Amino acid sequence: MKCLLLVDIQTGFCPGGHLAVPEGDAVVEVANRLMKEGGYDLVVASQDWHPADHGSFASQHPGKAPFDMGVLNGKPQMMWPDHCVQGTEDAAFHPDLDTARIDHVQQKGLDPRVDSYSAFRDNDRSALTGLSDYLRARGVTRLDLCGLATDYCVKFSALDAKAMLPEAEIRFIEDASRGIDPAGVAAARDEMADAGIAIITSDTVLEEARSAV
Ligand code: VGL
Ligand code: ZN
Repeated sequence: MKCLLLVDIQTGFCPGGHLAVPEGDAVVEVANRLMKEGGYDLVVASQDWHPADHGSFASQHPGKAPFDMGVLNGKPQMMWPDHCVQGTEDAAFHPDLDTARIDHVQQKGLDPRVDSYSAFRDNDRSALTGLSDYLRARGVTRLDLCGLATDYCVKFSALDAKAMLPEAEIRFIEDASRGIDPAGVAAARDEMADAGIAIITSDTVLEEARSAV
């Protein structure tokens, strides 16, 4: 059971969005090809889905500017620009993403008191989103992840997938992902590799799918 998890391929994380990732929109074409020709049994997409008063927004912390460090619920928290507010265009999937091929959408970041980089659980690791149960119930044996942003939501989702689905092989598709900060991307790559997550490119997936027929 092979699953593709597309992380936060939303307008807000693409150029012109409120928390734009450099070249974020470059992942859309690759993601579409992977959904169509990657041989996956299941496609899941996560969606950052914040209330307008989310505590990760600098706007909720007097005196703080976006990308300052602040505190949320007693823990250090990066202060983000307001982004991906529920129901706004910023929170919508990128308009060119082939959403007809998505089997399941996992929203996250709904609780204003805690951020949720991972598609599996909140940053304080208390509340689960339900995605691990969903994937376990479907007998997923291989989970490939890609999307935005490599150094935040993709990395934390991959590490949680590895920890919460120990029976599954977890792979990070590098060319179908982009990050916010180059140093953060390099560190994320190392962290994922150290955790036993395979680092691959979309060519590998497409070649596997071609040789399987
Ligand atoms: C993300 C920062 C804040 C992400 C989401 O999708 O990587 N980053 N919210
Ligand atoms: Zn967010």
